[in-house]
Amino acid sequence: MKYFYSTETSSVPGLIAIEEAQIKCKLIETSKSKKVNIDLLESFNPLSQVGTLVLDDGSVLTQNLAILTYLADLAPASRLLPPSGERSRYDVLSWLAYSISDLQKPLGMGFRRKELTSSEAAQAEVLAFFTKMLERFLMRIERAAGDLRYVNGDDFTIADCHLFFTLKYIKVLLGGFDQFPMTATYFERLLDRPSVQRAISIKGDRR
Ligand SMILES: N[C@@H](CCC(=O)N[C@@H](CS)C(=O)NCC(=O)O)C(=O)O
Repeated sequence: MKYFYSTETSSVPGLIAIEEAQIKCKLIETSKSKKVNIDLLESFNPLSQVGTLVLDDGSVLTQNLAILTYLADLAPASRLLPPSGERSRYDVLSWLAYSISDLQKPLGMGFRRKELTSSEAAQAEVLAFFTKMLERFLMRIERAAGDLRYVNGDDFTIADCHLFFTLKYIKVLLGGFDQFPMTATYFERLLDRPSVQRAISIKGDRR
């Protein structure tokens, strides 16, 4: 298997899952700014987006929801995702969908406000709009994180892999988690996880 990634992007959750479950996979770093491996990535994924997973049969899987579910199912002993039929599997998928859609989309819009308009006043309005949206959605995690070690209980799951990525950048956009103390503690716990530490320090290609 091959996994195309870029540092600091939403391909990091896949790296965390690969590290957590010790899955054998060639890692290929891509960078649009440095023009590294972009043609190769495009030959597998015409949208040229990361993460992109190429399976051993040559078929291609894109989108975190599918990639993370696939990786977790390759390593059931990791408990990154409970097995099919187990009630908690669907709770983990709910958290993962929440991170990918409710959090990642407003986050992306907040960061890309300068591409939406050149007016500084309009940019400030866009930022305020998406900040408010994120603060509303963060309440779900703030309530859950008070009682639990990881977002869905004691097991570290693929939802935590993705939430590490979204929370890292929400923290930057909001300027901290002052209004969200439980989320702040949960985020620090994710940051301490050895698989997360290994994933964020990966650079270059790895066989
Ligand atoms: N919904 C996709 C998002 C993938 C995505 O937006 N990837 C970004 C990096 S965060 C990317 O490759 N952007 C480059 C581009 O679109 O040209 C997923 O969950 O995998």
